[in-house]
Amino acid sequence: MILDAHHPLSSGLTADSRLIQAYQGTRPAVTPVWFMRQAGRSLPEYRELRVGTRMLDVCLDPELASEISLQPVRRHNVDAGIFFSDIVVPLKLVGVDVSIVAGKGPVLGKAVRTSADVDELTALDPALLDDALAPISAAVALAVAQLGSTPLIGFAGAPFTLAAYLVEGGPSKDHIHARTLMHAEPEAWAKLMAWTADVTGRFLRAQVLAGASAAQLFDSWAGALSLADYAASVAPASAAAIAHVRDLTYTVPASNGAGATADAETVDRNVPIVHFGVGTGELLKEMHNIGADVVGVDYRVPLDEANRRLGGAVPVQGNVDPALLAAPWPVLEAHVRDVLERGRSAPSHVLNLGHGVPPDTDPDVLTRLVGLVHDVSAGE
Ligand code: 1CP
Repeated sequence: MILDAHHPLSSGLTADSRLIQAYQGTRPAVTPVWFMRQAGRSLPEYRELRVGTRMLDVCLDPELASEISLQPVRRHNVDAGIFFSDIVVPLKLVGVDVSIVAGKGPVLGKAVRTSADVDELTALDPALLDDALAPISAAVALAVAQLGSTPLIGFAGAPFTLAAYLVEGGPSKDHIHARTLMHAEPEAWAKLMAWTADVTGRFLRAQVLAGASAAQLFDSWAGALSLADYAASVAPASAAAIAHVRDLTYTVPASNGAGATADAETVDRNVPIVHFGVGTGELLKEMHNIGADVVGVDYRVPLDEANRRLGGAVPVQGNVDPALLAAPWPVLEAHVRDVLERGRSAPSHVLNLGHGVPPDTDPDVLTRLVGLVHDVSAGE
């Protein structure tokens, strides 16, 4: 489906931005940078806004969700906004009893442990989301209207990461109940993953239709899996989730970068899809193979090695170690220069952290880091 003419990719507002160029595999003159979890607790203006509110209520308030998405863009001069929401928002909207507990994370009213539990959960109809996602679409539209030529990234949790919360009932280190269910009840597992893919895919599609210029699938906890389990029991559901946005295209003039042929006047591009996980060095190739355009790399695998594992043809995103944000500036600077250098081996590179911004990060360090990335990549 071709995106509406008013969509910022179709209208041309964001199609030439550094971020979208890099996601489409062309290396821009200056390396784009944004930070996972850039919106949120590291910003005093966020903490001020959040006083007396509940996380999920804020996510469903279009004015607040839009304002919080814009805060880090105003402050840091990053090359993209990420929509302020949470991976469990579509679960809440479809009727799952889930809340976000401060300092902890998502907590379920009831863990989904048996095949009967899966039947009960999947009786909730994902089509309910067509109406229920209205506040999300409204929040994205508000943010995009303010962002102008800066692209907004939409996101969703991958089915395994969401299933990990559903089955464990809350945050977990090893996701052991989820991995048990995968093998003990393979049919129930497949049903749970297919339902979760549908729910999270609709959440992602709503954001892109409302104006997001790229889509990132977070499989934060996929690093708990063996390659064989990932390929057999998880990757098909992740592919089904991104199939909800895979068909969305926009048209650019043929003179505009890679993919152009001499005789065509325009080229169709799909909305770029980024796939990220933590501790997923062994899974990088499979994570690309689900149909992603860009692979996010955590801080454990250097980008030149990640590029080698990906076959040398895939744009990469990453991978500054978040721990170094609190190290002395010269230590952080040397690390960032190294990340940029290794990122040069890939077709294109979007600088990011190897996981989210730690809550106690000094926001001025992030602003300074953005300046460093822009200066170094432009040749200073
Ligand atoms: O700028 C941004 O990225 C902010 C928007 C955002 C995103 C992309 C939030 C707000 N959450 C997420 C995604 C998210 N949520 C992921 C994937 C990214 C990642 O791996 O970091 C995951 C795993 C969650 C689940 C979650 N929600 C956690 C982690 C819990 C655990 O298992 O360790 C937590 C703490 C939350 C709550 C949450 N989500 C977002 C914020 C700002 C908060 C904190 C809310 C609060 O307590 O005030």
